[in-house]
Amino acid sequence: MSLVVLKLGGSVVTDKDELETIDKDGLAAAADAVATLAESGQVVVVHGAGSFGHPHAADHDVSSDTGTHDEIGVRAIHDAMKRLNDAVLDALAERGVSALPVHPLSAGARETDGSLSLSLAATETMLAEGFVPVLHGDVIAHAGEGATIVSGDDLVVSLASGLDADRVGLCSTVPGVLDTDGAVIPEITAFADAADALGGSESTDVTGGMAAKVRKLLALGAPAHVFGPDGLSAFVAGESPGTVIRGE
Ligand code: IP8
Repeated sequence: MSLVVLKLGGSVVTDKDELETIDKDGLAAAADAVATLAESGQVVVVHGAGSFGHPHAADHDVSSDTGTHDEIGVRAIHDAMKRLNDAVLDALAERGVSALPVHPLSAGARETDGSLSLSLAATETMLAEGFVPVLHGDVIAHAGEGATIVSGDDLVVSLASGLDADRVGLCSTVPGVLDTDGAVIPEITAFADAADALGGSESTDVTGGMAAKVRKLLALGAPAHVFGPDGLSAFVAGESPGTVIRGE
């Protein structure tokens, strides 16, 4: 059975300008897409933080490389993400999708060099039992730092490689990887294809992290599609909306 890992960006399922507010239309469209995917194969969903996790992370001065040992702050960020995760699970349940949460805070950790180690046991067993696991960007224990932020994108890379996914989808508010004229680059098979747009081959994080993201996605065995909300139904139909990133 084919396995799809789908990331729903925080800006797709939440209203980024209003604290802890769901974007109802965005979430409904995303949940419809997951329901369709789940009819024909296995799906793992990962969602971002949007107006749930990010404001709390900023309040407590926590980022992917600045950690905290303050458990109150860690819990504030994690609890906000659990509230968003509940809303995503509810939207899926309304569509008859048997979805269950997997909270990265309790399923993984970062090593001192920042690399992520995520246990796949819960996710794999849920899939085998017919559930749709739903993970999310989170706070996570980080050796030497206390706890730091793990983004949904990092989770997607770990899940797609660890579970040997067949396809990966990253749905955010950008319609794909954009070239310097703002046009969507249809296919990237090597970093050089997008180096100009991403700020050159030495760059790791210039366009909102897109360069680093493209590098990680090129290293996957599965094609990764980067698209906007308008591309969701095409992705579900097996088409290639936005940019496909396919390492060779
Ligand atoms: O929205 C960030 O996840 P992202 C997670 O996927 C938190 O970058 C808790 C801010």
